[in-house]
Formats: sequence, structure tokens, C-alpha cells
Amino acid sequence: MASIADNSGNEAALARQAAILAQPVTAAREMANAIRALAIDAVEAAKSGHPGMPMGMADVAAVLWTKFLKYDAADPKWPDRDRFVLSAGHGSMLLYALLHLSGHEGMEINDLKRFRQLHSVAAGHPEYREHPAIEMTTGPLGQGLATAVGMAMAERLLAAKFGKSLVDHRTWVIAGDGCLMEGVSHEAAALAGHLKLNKLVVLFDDNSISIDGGTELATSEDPLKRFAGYGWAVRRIDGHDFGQIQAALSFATKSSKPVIIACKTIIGFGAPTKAGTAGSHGAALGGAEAEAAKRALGWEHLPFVVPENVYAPWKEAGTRGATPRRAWLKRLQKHPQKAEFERVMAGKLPDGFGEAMSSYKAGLVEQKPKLATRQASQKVLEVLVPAIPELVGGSADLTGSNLTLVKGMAGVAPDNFAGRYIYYGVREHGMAAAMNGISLHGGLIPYGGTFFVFTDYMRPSIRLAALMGIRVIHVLTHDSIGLGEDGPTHQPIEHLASFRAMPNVMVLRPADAVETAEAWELAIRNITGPTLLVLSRQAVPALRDAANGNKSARGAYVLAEAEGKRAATLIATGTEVSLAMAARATLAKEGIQVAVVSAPSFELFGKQDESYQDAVLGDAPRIGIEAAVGYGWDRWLGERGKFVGMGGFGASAPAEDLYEHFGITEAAIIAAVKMGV
Ligand SMILES: Cc1ncc(C[n+]2csc(CCOP(=O)(O)OP(=O)(O)O)c2C)c(N)n1
Ligand SMILES: [Mg+2]
Repeated sequence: MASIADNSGNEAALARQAAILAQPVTAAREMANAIRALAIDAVEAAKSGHPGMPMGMADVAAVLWTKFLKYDAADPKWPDRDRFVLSAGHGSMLLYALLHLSGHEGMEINDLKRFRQLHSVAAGHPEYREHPAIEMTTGPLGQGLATAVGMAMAERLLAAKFGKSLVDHRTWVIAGDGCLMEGVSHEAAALAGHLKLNKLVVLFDDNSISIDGGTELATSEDPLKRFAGYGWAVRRIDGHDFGQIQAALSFATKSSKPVIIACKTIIGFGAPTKAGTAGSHGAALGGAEAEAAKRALGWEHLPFVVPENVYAPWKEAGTRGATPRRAWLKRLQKHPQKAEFERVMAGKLPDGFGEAMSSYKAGLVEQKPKLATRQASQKVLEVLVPAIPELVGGSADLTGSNLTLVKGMAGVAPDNFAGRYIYYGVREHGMAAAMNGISLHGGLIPYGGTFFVFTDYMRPSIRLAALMGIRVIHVLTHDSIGLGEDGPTHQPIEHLASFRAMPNVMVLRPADAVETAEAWELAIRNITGPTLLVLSRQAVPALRDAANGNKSARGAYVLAEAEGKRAATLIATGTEVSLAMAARATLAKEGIQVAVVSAPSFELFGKQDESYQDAVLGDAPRIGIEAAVGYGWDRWLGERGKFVGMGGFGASAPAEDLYEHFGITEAAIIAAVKMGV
């Protein structure tokens, strides 16, 4: 079969293509050809990009966007629109062409001419926020499909709450061979099948080609059998036969299960020599091949020119949703839950949330509970869950350890979306992607739990959340060697450092119950990116005397000032803050006065002005204390600083023995202070 540098072996595809092209060009094909031509032209102009996928899927996409997808180009944020996710994000020109042709403002022909250029809305891969009709950022294969599962879940959850008259839409996905090979799509598809998300439809670009060549180089599976096993309805069609496409999409809208339609297509459809080969996947066709492709398609127009008779039906398709949208607006006006619906869709928090938190924190200062911060988190949830009805929780099969479930939260089940708690199963990656989808859909705030170490299984989705700037909250317990006996496989060591290195991720490692409440407040209010709540398995004493305001909001603060001039500043996070406090007390008895800084969030501290940072960090020698690797601490410790923490992987033993073994002790802190005095 063909490999990337080799266009041979595509005789069968070329023969099939020739037979299709021998037929007269119908109006429907011409509308699809507009997509192909724009994709060819934009990729030629940029001298980079992926023409093959848009050319292959143009027919399917055209039927979807002209006959089935519910949208109104005049209002791409209409809450009850169908969601369209291009999971095969490399085919971005397909989406840009669709948006342009259907008359979306802000995706003009000049934008397409600037495909892949700096500040163009038509970026290399679709980017959320570049255009209001781009539902999410895609490009890392599989993420789109898995995120779409979350969108479809959100639709069901909101429909259960507000009724079908306000919430009744589908989620459509275009995914390729690559998306279906990626593990995350397996997790997500299994969850979707279990939950019977029947308004989710995946259009599989079944072209049997990826970058290295024919997919038979690497896979022998029948994905439809796999999806059928997950509980999906499956169909196989010729992706260039308009009758079959229409029939399959119609079938999809009547299914009681999620639907996957394998659309047998020819990658690069129309290209005279490169069609059906990996050669059309990810490079400009080249002048001669591009010209010949357009000729073969019967498209005789200059680059970037679409004739009026093709624009007109496309624009009409873009307004198909105007009447249903107006009817929906009328229903909204009369709906008894109008105000609540608008509030949650706008992402605004309910009145009273702030007061509920203030009185809860005041109680903590009184009671001074000794709790693991994961337990403290559960106590916060007991306040938040009733106060914020749009919170939707869950865990990847560690509910009893993450303590993510509180009273009054029913589980979500295939036939019951009135619940608020999702049993994601042992699917961390699928969970993180689905949480992104729930957040992107709007109307809900997702949180989900697992062990901190297993963020390794979720990193690609967390990174996308950071890139898109969306609110998702990860409850990550068992945050260090402090988890003890489960040993080094379960003990996160480098995870704090690695997420601190990831832009736009708010990492919070609270030290006691008050800081945990503050961390949750910050997470709920962080609407511009994901928040990681990094929580302990083991108990910590209460450290705070006052809880007015939110000290954690500045990232780091002086928890206990030195009595007099500082001999040193101890900077610690999470469970190690109480260790620093103990060392401070012992040193004071010896007449050595040190300050303790609690630093729950490096990101937030990094955003403070220099004068605040300087005042907190002080001039005395600094000692960092954290049961993790010291990577990244230099920024706060300076040249004379010392670090008390981990140098490598942990071990299996009771937590106290491990702290002793790895030298994260009061004695070690005291010794470090004395070396500097
Ligand atoms: C997670 C991930 N791995 C690798 C890539 C690089 N990549 C982009 S497209 C592609 C091949 C995808 O094949 P397919 O989905 O069949 O797309 P087609 O070639 O049919 O357009 C690869 C490996 C990626 N974008 N994401
Ligand atoms: Mg493919």
C-alpha cells in the first residue's frame, strides 16, 4: 500500500474517484466542491496545511451543514444550537470553509487567504475563542471526540433540569482514523455507550489513510464492531454518495444509542494523482496537482472565488436555524426558569455563594479541625453543592478516596440525568476530556477526582483546558509520599513542578481546612482556566486564626512572622506548612526567629507585584519545604536558598517513616536554618 512519499497503490481509489467524477456535477456536489476548492487554495497560499481531509469529507460535511446541523449563522452562541466538533483538527480548512460559506461573520474570504498566518482566525488547527462558532480547540487527535462526549452529557443534564423546550440539541463529531486509534476515544466512547448518549453522532472519516500510509500498516481492527460493543448504533456508508449520507444522518437523528457512521471516503478527493494516498494528508497539493484537481471536480474559478450561485444556497443553509431560534427565544421568554437558565449559561455564580463560604470559614476558625485536606475539601463541597446547583461532580472510580461525593448528589445513570454525580469509571483521560466538554457546553461547572499521580493520564486534556481558558476543577488527592504504603507508583513527585510549568493552570496545594476552603473559592471563581486542587490523604492541624478575605488568593503569604528580625524564611506548601510551623516553634525556643510563608499557589504568587513578593519572601535566607522535587523552587529561593524535599521517587511504607527516610523533617529544616545563620 502507499506510503507517504509514494503515490502508487492508490489505483483502486483513483478508479472509484474516476467513476464518481464521471457523473454530472449536481448542485449538492458543487456546494461540497466549494469546500474542496477553498481548502486547496488556502493550503496552497499558506504553503502548509492539510487538504486531504477536507477534500475527502466535503460531501458528508456539506449534507450535515445544509440539512441536519441546527445552527443560525447570525447567532453562533445560541444556547440550543447543535454542537459541531472537528475532532480531526488537522482538517481545519473544512471547518473554516463551512463557517465562511454558511455566512458566519468574522470568517471572511480574506481570513481564509490568511490561513495559518499570525493573528488569523483561520489558525493551523481550530482554536477556541478565535471565532465564536469554533466550539473547541482540536488538533491532538481523539480529544475532540472525547470532549464531545462531555458536551452531549451536558445537554442531557441540562435537559433534565430545564426541560426539552429549552435544551434539545445534538452533538456532531467528525473524527478520523487517528482519533479512533487514540486511547482517549476508547474511554470516552465506552462512557457514551454506557450512558446511552443518543444525541451524539460521530461521522468517521473512514479513508484508511493516516500519515505513515495505509492504516493497515498499524491496525486491523473493525472500529464499528468495537463501538457496537460499547453500545453504539453503527452504520457504514459510501461517503461520496449523497443519498446514503442523507439516509445515514436521518437514521442518526432517530437512534436510541450514540451513533457512529463510518463514511468510506477518498482522502484528497479530486486530486488526480494524490487522491487516496497519504501524500494528500498534510502538504499543499502543489500548483499543477491543485489545478488539475479543480478541473477534475468541474470547478473552473480563480483561487478563492466562489460563484454567487454556490454562495446563495450556502447562505440560505446558514439561516435555516433562524426560525427555530426565534421560536426558542419565545419559549425562553415564557419559561419559569428563564432567569436561572440565563444565569447558568452566562457562567454567573448564584447569589449567596460568597456568604455561605464566609460563614463556613468563620466556623472553621472557631473549631480548628484537624483534617486531611481531602476531607476538608469534602466539607467545602457540603457547602458548595447546595449553594451552586450547576456544580456537577464525579470521580474516576475513587469516590471514597477523593471524597468528591456529598449528601444530596444523586448519581447520573443512563436513564437518569437528574443526578449531579458522574461515575466516570477508571477513565481519567476520558473524564478530563468530558469535563472540558461539560464546561465548554456551558451551564454547568464540572469537578472530578482522582489521585494526583494519575494526572499523567489526563495531561493532554488539562493542557487543552489551559489553552482554551475554561473552568474545570480537578480534585487531586493523595498528593505526596504522605499517602504512604501504596508506594512510589502512587506517590506524585514531579507533578507539582510539571503543572506549575504549564501555562494558565492554577495549581493550589492548601495547608489546612481554611486554605482548602479558600482554594475551592478560587477554583469556582477561576473562569479562565483549569484549577488543580492538590490535596492530602493525611491529616493536618488547623493553622489559621482568621479567615476573613482570601489569603490564598495572593498565592503566598506570611502565615507566621518572626518575633523580631527574621533569621530565615521558611516557605512551604500543603502538608509541609505545619512541619515548618513546628520547626519555627522549636527554633524560637533556641532564640532563633524565623517566619513561615504558606505558598499554596506559585502561579498566583507569581502574578503579585514585586513589592508584595519581596515583603513576603524577605531578605533572610530562604528555605523551601515540599514533599516533591525542588524543580522550579529556585525562582523563590534565590541563590542562598535551600530546599528540603524529594530527590527522586518515593517508597512503600507508613507516611511518617517515609518523611523520616527522605529527610523531610523538623530536624532537617532546623539544620538548614542553622547552616544559614
Ligand atoms: C495525539 C496526536 N498524535 C499525533 C498527531 C499528528 N497527526 C496529525 S494528523 C495524523 C494522522 C491522522 O490520520 P487520520 O485521522 O486518518 O487523518 P487523515 O490522514 O485521514 O486526514 C497524525 C498522526 C496529532 N495531531 N495528535
Ligand atoms: Mg485517515
